[in-house]
Amino acid sequence: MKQHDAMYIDGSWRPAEGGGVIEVVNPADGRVIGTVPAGSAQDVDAAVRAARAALPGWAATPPEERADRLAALRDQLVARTGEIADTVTAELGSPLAFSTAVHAGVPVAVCGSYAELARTYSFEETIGNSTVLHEPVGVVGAITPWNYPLHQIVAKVAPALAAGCTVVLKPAEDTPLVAQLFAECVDAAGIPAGVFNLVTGLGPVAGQALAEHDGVDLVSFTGSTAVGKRIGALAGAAVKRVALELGGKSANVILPGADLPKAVAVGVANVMANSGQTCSAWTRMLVHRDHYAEAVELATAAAAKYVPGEKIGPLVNAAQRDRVRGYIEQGIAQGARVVAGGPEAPDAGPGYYVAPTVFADVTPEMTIAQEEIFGPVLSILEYEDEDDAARIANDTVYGLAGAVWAADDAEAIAFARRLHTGQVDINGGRFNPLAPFGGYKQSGIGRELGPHGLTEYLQTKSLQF
Ligand code: TXE
Repeated sequence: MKQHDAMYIDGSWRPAEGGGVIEVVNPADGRVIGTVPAGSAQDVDAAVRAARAALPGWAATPPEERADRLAALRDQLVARTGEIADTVTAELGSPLAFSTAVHAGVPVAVCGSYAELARTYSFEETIGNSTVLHEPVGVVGAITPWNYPLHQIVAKVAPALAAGCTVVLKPAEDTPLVAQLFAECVDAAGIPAGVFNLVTGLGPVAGQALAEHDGVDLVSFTGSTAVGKRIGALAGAAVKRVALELGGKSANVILPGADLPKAVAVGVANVMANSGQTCSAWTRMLVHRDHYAEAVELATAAAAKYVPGEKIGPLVNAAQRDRVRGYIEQGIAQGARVVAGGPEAPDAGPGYYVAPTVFADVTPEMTIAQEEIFGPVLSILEYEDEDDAARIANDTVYGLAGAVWAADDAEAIAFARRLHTGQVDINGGRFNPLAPFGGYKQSGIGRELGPHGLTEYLQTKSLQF
């Protein structure tokens, strides 16, 4: 696997000041596949200085030219799809077909959408006797997780660059190799030196230094709610902009008139995708009591198709595997009934595998119905009527995504209006790279993707005439 023993700062690869390294492990077999530098606060400082120096030039670059560079970046991502997919499979463990379609494919769509938006967005508007200018916020500190490692990078870097901001990226320590590949693509796309900078390193060291740096105007973070709260507190104390994309515990609400087999099949697929390591996963299936037994049977059969090592990969590391197994054990201890999978390791070799697991008889107050598990674990809950379903669906600290299935779209939409959540799929739904994505409640602050994602990186100045 190709890798750099260096950071990408100010348009070139340079050795880290810190000295330490991070080992990158293939979670499918536990083998070390490479190392990257563990950046220090000095490395972060060098990267932020480079981003500050590049800011005036990039902010003043006409949006059409920024659009051209983003289009070139998109072309690089297309040209290197195979390498990107191989790299994500090696460091995250996802099956190659999923890595190709989703981990490599979605960033192409998102980067392309920002090339287009940079060209078409109105960076100036007239309101009465004022002209309002939409100007870049400045230097962005982007801190990203490992679960959709390239998507989460592109969903921050592409809108930031489209807006005229410059960026320092600190990617997750589990998946730094695809971040290095991305930096190569940025370089090949002719994006000027200092506009994008990469510092690999540990969260509490490099990530913390980036979040605290005075030279950063906006911190955009995706990760755990615990770390997000710390980053939000730091930003609040410094009166600095912040965008947080955090955890979720989304509900898949199946109303009585819905196509039950379809709703259950899509619901199970949604939870098992990426081994359940998806913040927007519909981890709670809510079914009317008249259909409950049938739904449990359907979900049990659907889960059996996810053969570990074939259709479903391992978890990203041993700690995540142990954490997910701990949740499964807690579910059993609290009285939920395992109808598929369970805490025992599946027969899939030496990797960090967890058996695709389905729980029936889950009640809303159980830990497995409240906390983000981040593994291939589905909880099926029963409701009595629509009011009960809405109450259960909204009864968590999170509010990221969800789904509603009903006899027709109008009925599903009416129910979706009652959900305290940032995104709802109506009778299925297809991914829209332009639709805003982000959370209500403790799922976060701000939105990613499309024009709403672009405005996160803009600030307004009004000129009165
Ligand atoms: O996340 P962390 P972890 C949730 C999910 C998962 C749990 C733990 O429930 O089981 O979080 O995952 C950087 N200052 N999500 O431990 O630690 C870190 O280096 C600044 C949901 O991997 O939040 C990485 O780059 N940065 C989620 C990033 O934060 C710090 C995706 C995320 O790591 C830092 C991932 C610090 N003090 C996990 N400490 C989603 N919303 O999709 C860590 N980091």
